[in-house]
Amino acid sequence: MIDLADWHRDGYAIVRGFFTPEEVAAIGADIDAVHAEGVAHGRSFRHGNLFYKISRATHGPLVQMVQWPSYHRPALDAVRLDPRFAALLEPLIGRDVKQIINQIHWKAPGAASDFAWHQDSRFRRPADCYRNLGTSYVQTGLAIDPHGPESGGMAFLPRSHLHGDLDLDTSTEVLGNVMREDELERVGLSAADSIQLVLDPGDLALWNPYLVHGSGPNRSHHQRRFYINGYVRARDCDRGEWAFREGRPVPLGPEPAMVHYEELRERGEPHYV
Ligand SMILES: O=C(O)CCC(=O)C(=O)O
Repeated sequence: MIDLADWHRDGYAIVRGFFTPEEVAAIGADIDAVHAEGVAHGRSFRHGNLFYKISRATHGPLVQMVQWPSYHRPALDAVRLDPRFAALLEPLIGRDVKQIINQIHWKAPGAASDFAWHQDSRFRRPADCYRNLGTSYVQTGLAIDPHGPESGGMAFLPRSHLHGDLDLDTSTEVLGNVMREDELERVGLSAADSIQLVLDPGDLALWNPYLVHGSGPNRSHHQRRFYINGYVRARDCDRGEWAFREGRPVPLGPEPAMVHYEELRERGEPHYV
């Protein structure tokens, strides 16, 4: 489905039309329902691994991100376990695969929801739970809306993954901070080498955990919804929910697995944060 030589060389790949327009419309409707849940909460809320990140805007709550909606939204669960993902991932990380990220990002028109330049490797914690990160982990993002420079789409620095863990600033949050050129220059990279993703609804981007990327403000007149699923070779990771065993989907169990919410066992009950 992707050219493996390109993937290894560039650190990213794009699959056009991974889901059909009809499928994307149905996924988008479910994503809108999750958004409505977030608005109803009105502030950040957690229940186990399910987490709504809500900020305050002048006109009301701004839903920026929801983690692990698949626990209660079967249609979104079906997307992450779709056989097309199993087929796409097999040549990259094999047939036994767990999942760390199951996340929706919204960028409302005009809202400041920038993502500073970063490598996802900074979030793969605790580090000793991950082995061979550069070759065992694949992040994917499914465009639900037109995704490009106007709508605050992602920018990639091709081949930056070849440097491994770069000393990019990790003292500030990624979400809500702008892409600073001087920060790239400090680690020997240049924004001039970046490329801007241009995705139609249903297109899928995939990227390496060491690929430097970020995104800017949404200057379009529409929401920019993005459904992110991050997969890892099961034997190289001690965290995550199972996704595929021998290439076949594994349904979520009765108890959530440890992913990255460290207080899952002590404070898994619903609460505002
Ligand atoms: O949604 C975006 O624009 C950025 C996503 C991103 O940088 C990430 O998930 O690491």
